[in-house]
Amino acid sequence: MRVLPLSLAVLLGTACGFPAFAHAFLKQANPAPGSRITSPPAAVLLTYTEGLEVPFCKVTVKSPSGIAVQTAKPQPVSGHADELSVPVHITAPGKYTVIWHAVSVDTHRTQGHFSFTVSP
Ligand SMILES: [Cu+2]
Repeated sequence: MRVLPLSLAVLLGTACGFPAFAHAFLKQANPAPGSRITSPPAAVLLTYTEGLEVPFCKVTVKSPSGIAVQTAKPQPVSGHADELSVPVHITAPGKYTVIWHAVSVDTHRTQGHFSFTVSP
């Protein structure tokens, strides 16, 4: 009789431990990871596998010399709870790195980074 509540607790405890559906992983981005683009973007758009708590997400876009070029915090994208947009000011060619920290609607945190190259 004491085994039942314990196994129930274990079940409940692991219910959100499976990352496949419960965490926000980067699904796609624009500019795309690893891409080479000819004109600088006005913003970086990130699409995730899960809805986001955008006010708690953080994105840094670094220039080839390591200077942050994002001009504001991540912005929600209307009608797309799984997306955020970060305005950037890019004036020079080179390789830019996007470092993201996401908080999904279930409050779980994920992070990652990728690069794209501006090459007119
Ligand atoms: Cu989760």
